[in-house]
Amino acid sequence: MAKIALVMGSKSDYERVQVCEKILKDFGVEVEIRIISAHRTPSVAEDFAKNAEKNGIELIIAAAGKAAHLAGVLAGNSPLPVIGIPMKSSTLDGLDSLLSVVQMPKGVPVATVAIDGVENAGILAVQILSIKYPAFREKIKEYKLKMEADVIALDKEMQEN
Ligand code: RP5
Repeated sequence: MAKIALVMGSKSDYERVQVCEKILKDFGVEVEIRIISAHRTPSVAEDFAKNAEKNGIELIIAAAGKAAHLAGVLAGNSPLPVIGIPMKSSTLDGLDSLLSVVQMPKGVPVATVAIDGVENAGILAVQILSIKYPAFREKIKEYKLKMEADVIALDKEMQEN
């Protein structure tokens, strides 16, 4: 079974992050969910990232806000692909988080989704894993067809009313 680590910088991120957790689980991914802070628990962050591959994790999603260095620190300490979610958790509306997550120096990429982009982080993770797990590719195709059908139905409803 495919295994992803879903790491957040604070419990205060969980209200949004649990949407990503649900998407991953609905697709059939095993999720290890953690609260690890690049600043408050830096040695845990380093240990976690260094051991993630050995522990069977295939991809890391990291959600953090403010000076959001979590995704970058995990990416710097692991060969696994890292998706970063900039969380809207401060007075700067998440722009601080976005720049902190996306502006990685060359050599250490973090695939950054939109501010609070928990849904896309989950979907992108499944798409990346679908390279190895063909069943996920089929589920993504079904997901896209359903999304299309839903919008077409709403459009039809709008035109009728
Ligand atoms: C970041 O600071 C966390 O990821 C969170 O988004 C933000 C605020 O954390 P708390 O002060 O609510 O714990 O490290």
